[in-house]
Amino acid sequence: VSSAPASVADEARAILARLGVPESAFASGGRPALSPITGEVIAHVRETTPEEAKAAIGRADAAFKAWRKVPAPKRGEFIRLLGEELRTAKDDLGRLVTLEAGKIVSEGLGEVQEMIDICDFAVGLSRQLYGLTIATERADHRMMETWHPLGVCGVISAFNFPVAVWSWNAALALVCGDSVVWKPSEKTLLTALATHAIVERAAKRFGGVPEGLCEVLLGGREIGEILVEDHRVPVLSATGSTAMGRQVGPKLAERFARAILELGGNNAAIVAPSADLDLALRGIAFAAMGTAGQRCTTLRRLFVHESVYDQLVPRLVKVYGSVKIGDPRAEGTLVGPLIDKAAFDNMERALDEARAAGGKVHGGGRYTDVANEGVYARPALVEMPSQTGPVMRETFAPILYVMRYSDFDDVIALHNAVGAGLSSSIFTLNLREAEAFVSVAGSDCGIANVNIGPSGAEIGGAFGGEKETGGGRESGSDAWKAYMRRATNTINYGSTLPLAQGVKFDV
Ligand code: UN1
Repeated sequence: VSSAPASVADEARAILARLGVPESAFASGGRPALSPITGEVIAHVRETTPEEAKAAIGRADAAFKAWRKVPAPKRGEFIRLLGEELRTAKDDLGRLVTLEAGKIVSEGLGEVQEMIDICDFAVGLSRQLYGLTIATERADHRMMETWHPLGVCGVISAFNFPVAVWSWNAALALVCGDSVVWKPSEKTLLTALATHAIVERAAKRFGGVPEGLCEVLLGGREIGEILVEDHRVPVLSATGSTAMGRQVGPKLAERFARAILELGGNNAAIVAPSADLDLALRGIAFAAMGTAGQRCTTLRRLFVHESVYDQLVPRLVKVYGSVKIGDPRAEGTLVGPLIDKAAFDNMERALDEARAAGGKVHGGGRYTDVANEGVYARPALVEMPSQTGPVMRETFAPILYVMRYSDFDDVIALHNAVGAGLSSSIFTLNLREAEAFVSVAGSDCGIANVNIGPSGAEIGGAFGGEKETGGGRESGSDAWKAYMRRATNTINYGSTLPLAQGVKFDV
């Protein structure tokens, strides 16, 4: 006799207890934390008051002043322990991502793996915060660059990567010697609490970190604004919509704080005449329907060459019709719920606009074969006569607009004709096209791929995009430099004082 499966709320609460989230984090009058799987309330979370938020920033500022003096490789040891704790907690935290954000099981686990990966990267980085030595024009002088910790790093993250985005910023910021104040999405408070409990465990094993080194502010927009406006926060990384970035960016600029903006995407793929269509089909399906279309890197526009359109698009339509939608915990599900009803309403609105613009919609609409309040959508593939109307903007839902093209230069121009500039890809076996796409005159995005879709980047590369995507870079490569300040040092070890540019000033 098997016992009845635990409800989402029961399972989530058991995980929170196992991960060590204290009871004091919850309060009956607090903000409800919902599961998009069933729409049920999992818990009521005690929110941070504005006074508490300011005090937390103050603690983080004080923590920074101590942490910056800890040698960087020792700071790396803290992140190594965090990576270990995340490995231990991977199943629980990944499951909680599924329960709170609605991702399918392998994507929930994948998100935690991305956290582990960035910890590994940051541990190595902690011994590689290199500056240059530069040739100087003056005799008996040396010129060099030194990278110093910057201060409190604010992190504002979105519901769709509720924990990984924090880690891409925090793992780097912490080895760089900064402290971190995190304002997670108000839709994913539980995974934030769980992550914080894991951080505290790593801190204890490390032998203690300065109080306030990692703070979490739980609440709505007003709490995020406190972080944006506080002059004790010299660098802020914000992930979310372009509309959010338009508010946050100018406020940071006004006080000359550094902004790492990771905003909307309107990512496209081109399928060229020579493309391996089987491979393209799989790449497109994952990039367009994975995470129910709720990645900033989700594929939203597809340009198919007229010579292969009739081979590829009917096959894609078939895949759209047969993809398994439903409870993300169930084996075989590929498309879980949308985060809430508002997301579904936005999807419906975009599809109406697409129809009005002459689009032919396959799929779409509410998927109702679920016995609860979760909001599930059928992914939509829309054949569009041209790139107009809703195609020009990001709708955070599983809609793929498909268009024909005939000329390579024209399709590159169309590809680049939208506001966002995050990710892009081309499916082609033609070397000239592939190279042209990633060249100076090709894709204008921060990420440009060949024969893989635009989503699912690994952490080793710098992640982010241009134009209305905001220009910030997180994760790998030299993204760490945004979390530090650079000093140029010139040292005179001689007994004369030669001036640069040959200037004479004899007193
Ligand atoms: C996001 O959706 O905010 O490249 C980030 C990807 C993931 C990150 C997505 N590694 O799809």
